[in-house]
Amino acid sequence: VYKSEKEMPVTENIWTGDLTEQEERPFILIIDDDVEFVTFIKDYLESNGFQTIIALTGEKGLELFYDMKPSLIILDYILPDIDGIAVLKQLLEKAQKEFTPIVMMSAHSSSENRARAYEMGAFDFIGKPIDKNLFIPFINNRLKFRDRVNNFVLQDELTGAYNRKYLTIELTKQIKKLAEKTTPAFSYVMVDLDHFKQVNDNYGHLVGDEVLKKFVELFKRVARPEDSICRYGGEEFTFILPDTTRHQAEARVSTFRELLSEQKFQSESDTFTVTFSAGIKEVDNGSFHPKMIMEHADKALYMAKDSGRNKTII
Ligand code: GH3
Ligand code: MG
Ligand code: MG
Ligand code: MG
Repeated sequence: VYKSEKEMPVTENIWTGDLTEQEERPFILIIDDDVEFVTFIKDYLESNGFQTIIALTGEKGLELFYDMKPSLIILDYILPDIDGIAVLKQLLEKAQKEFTPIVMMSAHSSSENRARAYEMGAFDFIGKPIDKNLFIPFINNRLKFRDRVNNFVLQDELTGAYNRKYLTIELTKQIKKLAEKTTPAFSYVMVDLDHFKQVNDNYGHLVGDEVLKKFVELFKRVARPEDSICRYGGEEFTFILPDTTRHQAEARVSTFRELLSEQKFQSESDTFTVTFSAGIKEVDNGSFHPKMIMEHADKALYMAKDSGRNKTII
């Protein structure tokens, strides 16, 4: 619970990219001036279910990288305007928020050129002509690696819940979907464990940590695949429940509350149970700012705490 406006979550650095949507049908940016090669690669990738974007110059490639947020980049070594290595350098500078594999491809595949590309940060260097039988498995392999790396960045280390960065991405995505009227209302739930300080004081931080882990594990047990749990901070979590009204959300939180109440935690001397308080905000149109949603849910949570804890306020 925030004691003042100043402590409210800051959401100005919202990242509007869309990891999960790209994962469904990945975008591959091809920066190469060899029209014949580009046409062949484009057709081949598209016939295998990928989306492609083409840039015939380095400059255009950098521009498209900004606009399209591709999942993987195929980059030529020699381009008509900017040197491929210079493009590589600029791409890496721009791509700091998430990992995007850059695969250099060139007929100029001397050891010197390869070494230079690797030293500058290329993920792979493939000589032309490419081996068609290897190409799709290779691309899939690199995309999988990318997803794994980027997912690690979105996870909370202790509990395996998502982190704040994911929360911002997911909340923005859900609002965008509502604005486009492609989905019904979703619910945002803010949760805070009750008297958690006492758990630490009575049983120690390690036991406290186990409680947090179990909390997330139990939520995942009752969650649908589309639901997500994020660790907002210490013992505060948020649930994002797509296609869920506030009453449905209340019922689901209640199911989870029951499951948690049955969970006996063990310390050296004692068994104990934990409870939580929750505030729900139903979001039924796309005009909401993430900060407003968080504030609403937070106010409801505060009321739940204020009126005795272990309850949900809508
Ligand atoms: P309330 O019911 O009002 O929420 O009381 P509370 O004791 O839960 O609230 P308070 O915010 O005073 O305490 C939260 C505690 O959570 C304090 C902090 O030490 C503990 N905490 C935060 N992060 C972690 C963590 O990663 N592990 C453990 N074990 N404790 C944590
Ligand atoms: Mg070229
Ligand atoms: Mg707290
Ligand atoms: Mg608490």
